[in-house]
Amino acid sequence: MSEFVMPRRQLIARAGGLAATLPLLSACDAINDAPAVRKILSMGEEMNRASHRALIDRDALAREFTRADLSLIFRANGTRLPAGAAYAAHAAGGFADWRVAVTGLVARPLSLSLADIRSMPQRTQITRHDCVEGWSAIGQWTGVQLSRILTAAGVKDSARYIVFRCADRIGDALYYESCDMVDARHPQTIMAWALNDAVVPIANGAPLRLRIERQLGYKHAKYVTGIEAVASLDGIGAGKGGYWEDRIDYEWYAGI
Ligand SMILES: Nc1nc2c(c(=O)[nH]1)N[C@H]1C(S)=C(S)[C@@H](COP(=O)(O)O)O[C@H]1N2
Ligand SMILES: [Mo]
Repeated sequence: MSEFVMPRRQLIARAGGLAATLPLLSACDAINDAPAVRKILSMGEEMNRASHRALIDRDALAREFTRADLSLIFRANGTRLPAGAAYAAHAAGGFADWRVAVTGLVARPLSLSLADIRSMPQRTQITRHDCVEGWSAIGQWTGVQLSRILTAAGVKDSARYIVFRCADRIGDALYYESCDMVDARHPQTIMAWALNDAVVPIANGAPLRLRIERQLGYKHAKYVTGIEAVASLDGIGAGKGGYWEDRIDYEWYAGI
């Protein structure tokens, strides 16, 4: 048996007190080879998924840290500077004219300036960012809870997902991401304009980027220009809910 590294989903299931035996079984190739066992294992996987949905507390807070834990440098990843004259002009003007459009299944579509966003109640949190590429960083983020923006816009009951539109193009398409309403209303899901007591640097998504603390790094949309409430992800990008989900095998639900 090779070294056993527990897949994330099983780790989560175990943290919920479940599936104490199946993960161990699935690590053993000899047993795995028997067709009957394979069938039981795949049933177990479905059970894990179902129990994850049922028993993991989606509203639980991600761990928060102290100032002593802050990373000396908060690394930047993906786009570090959106291309094009429009973004350059915004940056030159200190993003004074930046607007975030809140659209879709809302009673009151909004066009929010950064001043609007800063005038709403603020939340500050020190959290750890985990990128699938294998690095983490701890930073202090300040911004408005997404739930407050959704309430201000009067998000309709028919909305099932929130789509985040970004200003940066990678190759042929603009970056985008999405989440369900549980994550959208999570208290630590904020539209952040400050990192470590300064405005968010361009490399980290200025002037406004999503922090969605129960999910992996690629879900944290930077350079946000639009927040859109939708009933379905069909027809948005390639329909898988995010730029990378559409292109490579990144999972849409990247819960941690
Ligand atoms: N608009 C946009 N958002 C993005 C990305 C990107 O390239 N463009 N990269 C994602 C990835 S993979 C990670 S790990 C984080 C990196 O955030 P950071 O640059 O602040 O470290 O942003 C995410 N959000
Ligand atoms: Mo990432």
